[in-house]
Amino acid sequence: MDLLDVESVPGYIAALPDLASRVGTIEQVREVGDGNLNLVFIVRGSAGSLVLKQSLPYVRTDPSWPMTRERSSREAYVLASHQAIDPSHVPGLIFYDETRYVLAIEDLSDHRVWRTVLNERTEASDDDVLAASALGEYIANVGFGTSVFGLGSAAHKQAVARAINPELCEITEDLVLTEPFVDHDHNVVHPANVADVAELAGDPAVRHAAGLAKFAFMTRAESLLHGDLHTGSVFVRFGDAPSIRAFDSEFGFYGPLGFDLGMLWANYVLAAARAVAQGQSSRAAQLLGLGRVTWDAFERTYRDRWPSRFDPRVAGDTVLESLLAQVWTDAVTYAGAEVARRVIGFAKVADIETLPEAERVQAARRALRAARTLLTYRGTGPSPDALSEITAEPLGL
Ligand code: SR1
Ligand code: MG
Repeated sequence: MDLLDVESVPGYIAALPDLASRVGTIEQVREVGDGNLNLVFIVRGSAGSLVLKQSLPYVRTDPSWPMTRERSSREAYVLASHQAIDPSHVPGLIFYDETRYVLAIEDLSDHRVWRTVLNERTEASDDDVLAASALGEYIANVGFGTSVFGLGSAAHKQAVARAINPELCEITEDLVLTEPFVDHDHNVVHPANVADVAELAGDPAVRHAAGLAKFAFMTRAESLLHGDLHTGSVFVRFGDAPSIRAFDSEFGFYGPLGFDLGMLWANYVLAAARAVAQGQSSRAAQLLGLGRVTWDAFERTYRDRWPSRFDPRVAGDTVLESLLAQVWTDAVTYAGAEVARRVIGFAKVADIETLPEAERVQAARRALRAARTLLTYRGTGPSPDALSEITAEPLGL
């Protein structure tokens, strides 16, 4: 096996002149991977630093679960594509080694993972508004730029073919869009939440919505998505030189644009469920309000790009309005599925899991109720305040 470790990283870099000159004399190598899937090394030297990310052939948190290493190639492709369109909102890709499945990426150690920051907060913060807005811009920029409107017909078809990611899409199809709504070994909840899960999964309208959302996810190749845009996939640096970067795009593929938006909205809901459980109602209200912030930035950015679209002959402004409405409707449904799976399924979130037991049970119950209202929502949009309007009551706000 060609897996890197702290001892072998210096030799690996020494054999690659471009990387070696960026780093200089290596002073420190640290393994910092804490996600479900990969090895991550921060390499610091006399001339600079970088990150090496290498895929394991299995799920890091469950080595009995094999996982294609080709996901690294897909991440490299998504990152390069997004970097070409919106470089300020992704980490820089320096190099990709397709033989050993290693990405060399810009070191963002002066940033923090947004989920960690959100979970530490006790009060509402304008910094989170800034992050939510930047992510709306990112989703719109790459959503438009990789679509048929940004690329034209032939280039879009080539990109759809180039970006296929069947194994990781199947994980999302299973973990996000199926398992939370059926009996599955991956589903584990506190005994006090078993009835809450049954209430959600037993609602035929929930299963119906999940089925349609899964079908759309599998068939609607609209834009090259990040594919896993939760708050743990976002680096933030606040202060005088703010910077917001979406990283870890190995689940990227061509899918419905509302998916990335919905993932993010769901993680605002989960953060709000935590805040409610901690008695921070006004902070929870702000977290739900981030849904509008992201939407407004998304819509503004997408509208700004629309006049540059390829082939506007029948894609007139009424098409733009219908398209935005579709993105919004999809996002509401995907948000519901993501909330549900983060409470029920294989990949849970610290927002809920690190709460003391009584608060955890309460937050999970409220989040599941919010998931149900999102999944069964029948209103039409775009309605910018919808995330607050749909989820405040089930969350107990
Ligand atoms: C087996 S992978 C589990 C989850 O981790 C990733 O971050 C994705 O969210 C995936 O669903
Ligand atoms: Mg990830």
